[in-house]
Amino acid sequence: MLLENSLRQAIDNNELVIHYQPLIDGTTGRTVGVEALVRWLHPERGLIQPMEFIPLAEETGLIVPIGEWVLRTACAQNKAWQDAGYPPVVMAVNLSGRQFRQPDFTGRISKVLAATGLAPEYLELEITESIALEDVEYTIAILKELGAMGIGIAIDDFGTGYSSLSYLKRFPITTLKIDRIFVQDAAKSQQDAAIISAIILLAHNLNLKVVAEGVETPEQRLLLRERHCNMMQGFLFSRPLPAEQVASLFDFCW
Ligand code: G
Ligand code: G
Ligand code: MN
Ligand code: NA
Repeated sequence: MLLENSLRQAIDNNELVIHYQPLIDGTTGRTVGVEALVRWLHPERGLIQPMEFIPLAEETGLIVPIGEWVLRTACAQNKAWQDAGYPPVVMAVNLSGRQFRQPDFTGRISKVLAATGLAPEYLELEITESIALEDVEYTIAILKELGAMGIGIAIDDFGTGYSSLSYLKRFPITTLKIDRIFVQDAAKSQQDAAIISAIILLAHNLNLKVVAEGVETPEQRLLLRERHCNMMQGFLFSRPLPAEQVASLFDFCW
């Protein structure tokens, strides 16, 4: 297949780029993290969004080298910002199931940290509920190792999977990311606002931090702030941006 062959060469041809979206502290308005989001700068087709090539990458297994490239590049970028004197931020990196289940996964992560010189507390790995629940015992073992290394773990798209709440107390995670479908209508829908309130309370009672995704309006921000949501992410603050552009926001206060 044409796209598959060109995706195979995308890493070697330096066609992959990462855009970084700020995570804002709900109280101070400061950027406390960024999420790494990969894009493919195709020589003929232009900028291709991950929705259009991540599924193909998953099918073909190319997600493993792509994911490793993203992890290494994002960690190196974060260290470079710190070395340049920017206020430190946590780098959030999305993991695919295949990557998570790679042999010696935690060994690979520690090699990346050692090679880039990034301290583990400045890395947070995002996994979805479906990845985490595929093999619960494996997940617990891996998350324990990552936790012991000092790396943060976020459950991404929280509330959209088969949220079995019983796993929350068994998985040593640090953060819940409320899916943007709940944030979208929170200022208009009492049901969505109630779900958000419940997720924030749940997270806080479990000593987890909570991030709201897809914050687009001042009304949504206010509602989340009133409910003591720790962090927010969304177009209201910033779209995902190239490294050079996002770093200038680290000193900014929303
Ligand atoms: O901006 P957005 O279109 O960037 O991202 C769309 C989807 O692609 C999201 O679900 C996001 O989690 C996923 N995605 C973006 N970057 C990566 C990556 O590096 N690895 C994996 N596995 N998924 C990613
Ligand atoms: O699935 P995950 O949460 O990793 O993916 C993040 C996705 O959400 C990316 O595609 C990113 O571009 C997108 N995104 C980030 N902020 C907003 C927002 O405020 N509104 C919408 N609609 N999408 C957003
Ligand atoms: Mn994510
Ligand atoms: Na998400």
